Amino acid sequence: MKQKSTSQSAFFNLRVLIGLFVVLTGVFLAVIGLGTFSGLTASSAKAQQKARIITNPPNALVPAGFDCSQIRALGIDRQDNLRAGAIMIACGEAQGGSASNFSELMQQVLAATPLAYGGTDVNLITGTDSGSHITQSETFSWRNPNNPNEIVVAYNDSRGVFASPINISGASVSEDGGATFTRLTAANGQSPFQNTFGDPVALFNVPTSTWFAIFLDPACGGQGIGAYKTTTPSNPNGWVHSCVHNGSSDDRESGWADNNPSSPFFGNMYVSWNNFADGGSLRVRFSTDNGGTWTERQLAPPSPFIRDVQITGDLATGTVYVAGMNEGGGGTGGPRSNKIYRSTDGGNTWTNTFTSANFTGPSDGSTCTSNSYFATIFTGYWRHMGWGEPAALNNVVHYVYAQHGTGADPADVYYIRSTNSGATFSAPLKLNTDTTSRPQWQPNISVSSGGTLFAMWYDARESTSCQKGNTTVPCYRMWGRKSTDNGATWLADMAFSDVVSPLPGQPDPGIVDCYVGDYDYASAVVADHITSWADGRIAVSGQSQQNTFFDKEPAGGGGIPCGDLVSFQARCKHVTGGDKLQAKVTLTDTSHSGEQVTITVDGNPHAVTINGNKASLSINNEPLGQHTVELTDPAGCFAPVRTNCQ
Ligand SMILES: [Ca+2]
Ligand SMILES: [Ca+2]
Ligand SMILES: [Ca+2]
Repeated sequence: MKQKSTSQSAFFNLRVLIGLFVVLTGVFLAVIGLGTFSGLTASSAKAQQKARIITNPPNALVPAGFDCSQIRALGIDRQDNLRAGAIMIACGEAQGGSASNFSELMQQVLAATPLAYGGTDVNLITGTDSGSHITQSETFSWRNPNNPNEIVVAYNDSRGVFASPINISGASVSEDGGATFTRLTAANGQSPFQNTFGDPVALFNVPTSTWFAIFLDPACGGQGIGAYKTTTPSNPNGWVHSCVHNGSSDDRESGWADNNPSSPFFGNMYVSWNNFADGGSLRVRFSTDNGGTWTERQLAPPSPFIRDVQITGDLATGTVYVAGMNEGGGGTGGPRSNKIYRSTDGGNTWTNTFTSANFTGPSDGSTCTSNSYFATIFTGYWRHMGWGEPAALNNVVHYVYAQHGTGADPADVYYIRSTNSGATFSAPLKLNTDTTSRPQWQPNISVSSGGTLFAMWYDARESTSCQKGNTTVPCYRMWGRKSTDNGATWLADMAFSDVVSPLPGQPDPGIVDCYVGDYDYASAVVADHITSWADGRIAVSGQSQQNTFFDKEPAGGGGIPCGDLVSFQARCKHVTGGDKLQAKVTLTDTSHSGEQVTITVDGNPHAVTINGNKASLSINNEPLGQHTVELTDPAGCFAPVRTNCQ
């Protein structure tokens, strides 16, 4: 600690406190190892005169002996996991959820929505959802490319917030392509992911045909990152525990798996997170042995704090990208900046390729009532700093996020696009085209191997006011926007979810009150963009509350996995009267007969129908010289072929 400063910025204070962290963190880890917090109490009492010690924790989220005076030093107020929220509640610095008080208001007359993306919404919360431990939100959706009928959506589920062991992680599984889902429930009435703190990631590893459900995990160092694995996701008894990272203060992890057999990093798995054991550094672990062992890299130091937003990878090249956010000290005023970090070598080395200009984060001017770090919309309720999701295909990188709108408009959703692997990005494009001053927030995006994009976000354009928990006041619907040319142009924005949902309440006293999920992670595997969200259309005890819902938007194109292809060949054949260019795709079997692939010659796409196990293209009178022939849908399966007509 070099000096003190008159600057009162939170980050500077954090820097000054880093020395203290290191000491306390060491104690914290040692104490966790012993299974007691008494050592921490003694140590903290020396360091802090006004220690407030939690002697009777309300639930397993809050460590016995926790010293509330250490909340800021440990970065608890900047973590967005539910354990951090519970500690804030126990220390009297935040409130848990409660039933909402409201008077009946007039019901909005809603304009009919003529066109929509997606199909029928599916409620992911099957089984009993009653009482107060009914909060499900914050989703991560992924599909098995070798069995497209199998979809897993992981989410936070407060069902077991007071269970022993604690369990606030959930997942719902579909075995019929997303038409129906079942919430996983083991014999004890909880999810298979016992002893976890939420923050969901769901990944499929192709080489081992294994599903991974990843959550914050006390069995991995106190608050590290754990992975439950299975080859039979529908069976709640089949999930086996392992650790990705042993940590004491991990937060907000994300994940991505490279499932492209043509990628130089096929099979690699990646997990990113913030490590508050050192004040919040941005880190990635990657595995080259199908999740058996993990290697760690730091992408950004603890200061300035860069939030781990989400990680993704290029579906064609295997380049991996982490989207982060410099939150500018938090609150509503702190200038936000988007950051992109890139690895072109399978996670081994990382470069910060892009830092955006500063912008004002989304909010209605409010913050969480008891934690002014997190900006909120709906008067201190829905915390949201502007986080979104990246996606990448063929060195084109996409990112969606939210920022403050014009005037009193709390939030709009923006898209930026890079055509040079994340080095530079286009000027931001506002995706929502409404003329209201209502909020659009918390977007996600996915790109398919065929180059379609689907962005989706929460959108209150169809209401004029929202009232937490009130079933008679419609508030928001999911809206989306699609691109069929890898983000060069966009179709119209249209509704995606089927009804305008009330603003759901958060009645669980064990979960921080200003919370409706912090993110939704979409993916596009095989033929659809799949995505999930928090929805309040289902009332419990007469109040709107949080359930996770699912829908999908067709990706268009063939949607044929690379693994179903054997070869791609092209040649120029000299025939009487001119040269003939021929290209041929051979598939493993005839299961895609009648579907189409796209073969692009010198930039001109040709849709070619598969006949049996072959798709053949023949172009007469091709000009002399070199031609580039590429299979662009499905993309990324084979390198382009260059052939000469002479
Ligand atoms: Ca619920
Ligand atoms: Ca807006
Ligand atoms: Ca829908």
